[in-house]
Order: sequence, then C-alpha cells, then structure tokens
Amino acid sequence: MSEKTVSIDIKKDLFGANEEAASKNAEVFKKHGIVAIDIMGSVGTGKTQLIEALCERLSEKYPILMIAGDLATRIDADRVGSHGVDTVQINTGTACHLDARMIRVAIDDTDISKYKVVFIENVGNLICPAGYSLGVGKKVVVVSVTEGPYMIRKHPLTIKRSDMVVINKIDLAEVLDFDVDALERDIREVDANLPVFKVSSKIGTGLDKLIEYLGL
Ligand SMILES: Nc1nc2c(ncn2[C@@H]2O[C@H](COP(=O)(O)OP(=O)(O)OP(=O)(O)O)[C@@H](O)[C@H]2O)c(=O)[nH]1
Ligand SMILES: [Mg+2]
Repeated sequence: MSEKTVSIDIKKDLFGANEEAASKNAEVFKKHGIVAIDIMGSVGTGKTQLIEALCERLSEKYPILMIAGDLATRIDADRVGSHGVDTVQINTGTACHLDARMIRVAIDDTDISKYKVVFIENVGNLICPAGYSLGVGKKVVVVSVTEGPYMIRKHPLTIKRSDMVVINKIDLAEVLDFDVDALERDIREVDANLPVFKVSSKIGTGLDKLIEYLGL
C-alpha cells in the first residue's frame, strides 16, 4: 500500500503559472512593437475616464486596443469604444483582478498585430491586481482625491509594485479640501523615485505630461 502526502504550494503554483503566461504575453507585445499598459486602482478612481481621455488624444495617431476587466457588464469597454477604438471586455465572474492567462485569451481573440497601443483596465480594486503580472510594459496605479487621504499609507504594496502613479480628479481637490501634495509625499515615502502625475482626466489637466512620459 502506498500512502503518499504531497504538499502543494498553491500560491507558488498559481503565481508561477501566471508569471510564465505573462512572459509569453510580453513576447507577443514586444514582437509587434506594442506599448501595453496595465491601469489599476480602486473602484471609481477614474481609470476608464483616464483611458477615454488618452484615447481621445491618441486614437488618430495610433491604432489602440482597450481590454477592460470587470466582474460583469461591458459598460467600460463600451465607454471607451465610443471613442472609436477597438475593445475586448473580460468578465471575470468572481475574480477581483485580471491575470496573464485572461489577457492571453483577449490577445488570441483579436488580430493583435494591428495595434500599437494596448490599454488594459484592471478590475477596480487596489489590492489584488498588483500581485499579477500581465506581461505589460508599465503598471500604472490611479488614485484620486475622492478616496480620502490614507489610501497610499494603507496600500504601500500596490504602490511598490507599480511603475508610476496617477493622482486623478485634482479638479475636485479644493472643494474637498484635499491635500494633493501630502498624498504625493506619502507616495515618495514608499518609493522616492516613482513618477507621479497629477491630472484631471475630466478636464484634461496634466495629460500632455503623462502622454509624453509614456512615450506616446
Ligand atoms: N471631477 C472629476 N471626475 C472624474 C475624473 N475622473 C473620473 N471622474 C468621475 O468619476 C467617476 C468614476 O470614473 P470611472 O472612470 O468610471 O472610474 P473607474 O476607476 O473606471 O471605476 P471602475 O471601473 O468602476 O472601478 C465618473 O463619474 C467620472 O466621470 C476627474 O478627473 N475629475
Ligand atoms: Mg472603469
């Protein structure tokens, strides 16, 4: 009689498989010279609004694909699609983040070679998405002045795992008596060198600088 006990490190297994899929996505993006950007952030920080604003400014210059992650609906994909860019909506059902294999499905479902820019809107959540590489060139966190002053101090890991931070809705800072500079200091405490952009996706403030930094 054989009585084996096998221990599986599920976390290691899951993350290992994801990293492998992410490398394959990165190869595809590289092969076609695509700038791929993963946009993360809590519910309602303005991720879709930011992508809409970027598409308004860039869609005549580049063929753009937007991949939207949400548990349900294709509301965000349709919002961005109204600017004349192609979209793929991924409905994750119960998952609180996108992962590399979901992006692979979206890539395989389109003629990816047609695009030069891929904006990926992750599921609205400041915690889970940061743990999953998608194979993109840049991970951007969008925070905003409507979430209160402590989100950076409460979520340092997400900030550490991103390549840049967008502080959105600065047009509302005065009326909300929100100290944007203090929030930026909190970001600098986590990572002194992380690029930070203060923008209003609604009005357009700060977007030119952001686009320039993205090399677009
Ligand atoms: N005043 C102002 N409102 C904004 C700005 N950006 C987004 N909003 C508003 O904030 C609300 C949420 O914006 P969305 O773009 O839907 O936010 P989201 O992060 O995509 O939300 P989820 O996809 O649900 O996580 C909308 O009513 C936007 O119009 C901004 O810069 N200024
Ligand atoms: Mg959205």
